[in-house]
Amino acid sequence: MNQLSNHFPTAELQNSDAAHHLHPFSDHETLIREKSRVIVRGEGVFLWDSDGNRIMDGMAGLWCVNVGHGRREIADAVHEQMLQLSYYNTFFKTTHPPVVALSEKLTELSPDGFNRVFFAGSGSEANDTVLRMVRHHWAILGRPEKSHIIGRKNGYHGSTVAGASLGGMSGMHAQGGVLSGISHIRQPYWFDEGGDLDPDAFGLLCAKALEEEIDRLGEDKVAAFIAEPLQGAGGVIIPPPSYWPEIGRICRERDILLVADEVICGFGRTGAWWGSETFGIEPDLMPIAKGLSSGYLPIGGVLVKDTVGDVITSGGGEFYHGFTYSGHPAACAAALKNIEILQRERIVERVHDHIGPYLQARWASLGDHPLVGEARMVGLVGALELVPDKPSRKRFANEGLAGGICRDHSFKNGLVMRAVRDSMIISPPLTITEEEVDLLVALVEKTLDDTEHTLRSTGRLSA
Ligand code: PXG
Repeated sequence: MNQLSNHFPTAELQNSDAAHHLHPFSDHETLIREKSRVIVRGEGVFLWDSDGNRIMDGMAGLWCVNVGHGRREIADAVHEQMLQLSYYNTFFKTTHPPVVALSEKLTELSPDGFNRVFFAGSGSEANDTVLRMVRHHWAILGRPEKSHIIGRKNGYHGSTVAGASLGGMSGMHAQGGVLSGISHIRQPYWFDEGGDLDPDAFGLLCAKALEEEIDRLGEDKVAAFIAEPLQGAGGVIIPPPSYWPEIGRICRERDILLVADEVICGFGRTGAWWGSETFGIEPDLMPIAKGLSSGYLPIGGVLVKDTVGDVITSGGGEFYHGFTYSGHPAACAAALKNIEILQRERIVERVHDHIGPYLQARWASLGDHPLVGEARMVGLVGALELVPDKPSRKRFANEGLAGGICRDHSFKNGLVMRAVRDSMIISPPLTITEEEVDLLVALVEKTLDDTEHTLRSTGRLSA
């Protein structure tokens, strides 16, 4: 095969893929045995595979295609930019119009006090930037020992060394190790860990864990706390309302920088431009990616509040940090056009006022299904907890099995829904219509019925 084409037979593509392509986050034994599905086209909330099947993209790619697939005007903007200036760097006192325009636009959309942005190629690179920037910031202030960073168990911040270390995924830590000077506190996952506490009391308990960790390490040693407004890859874990205000109070009182990882929550996912707005967070840094360009081209960055930005830009000398593709002109053009669409079509407002509440109500009704222990959603991101015994919140003995069965049924039924252990996750394009929501919910209902049937017929649910 010496050229790219969408017209090779599926089996040929799959065999070549299995032979030569190492996939991210994949068990290659399984992948080679079962083969990859080949996706060849996207339009709006739908994808098509190489056999012509239409599949609803309930995950917006990987939580990123906020404006939907197949927007010609983004492709056109990138095409124009590539003809004008396909690449130039932003090192050594150079800049270019798309990166200037995007920097201005992003700071205009950001909360008060955010006046600067550092560009990267992905969310992982954005979080590497966070780690280096917060340590550099304290060093400039003459406090280099204030370098420890606190994250959360089951948090996700990417898969570079810094990203994996800031994240709290034990499986990732076990492969390749973790950077020193980072520790993780418990997550505010009421459904799994809340026991008999009401969610607000549990939220406060989880926030107190930050205070205890700061006390253990010594306030003068701690640079920052990093967390996602809601945990995405961890299972769409939506913290109780008491959680974030208490975290904010602790960070302020203890002089700890607060980093809200907006890679999934940013650009409308929760019904506001920022998850920080939805949850009442006042961060100092906001790593971004994904919805910044709706995934049309790779781009990430860190939005920097003046608390940090003023320090970095005065008196610190050179910050030895940057990527060849920091502020790539074509990626900036894609992001600018994407933001223009989000604004012109009032997509964020629509998630907040209309389509968010519409899907949330329909999603909540899935909580009546015998397999579903909880149905939760904010904006257009939600989860269903699959359980064998609703009232007790008890889990299946073989964690992940029910989730895997459900995900496979979902795909067969024509819907991409992701499984995180036994939580089923949905995060569709923000442009989804009412009619498409109805279809999505009908597909989930059928998928839950099919899953229940499989579990019963294999003896994993009592009759
Ligand atoms: N922060 C957060 C909150 C993320 O969700 C990253 C950083 C890293 O971004 P990049 O662009 O380096 O991937 C992410 C990425 C999943 C899944 O299976 C989630 C992500 C990436 C890949 C898979 O849920 N999130």
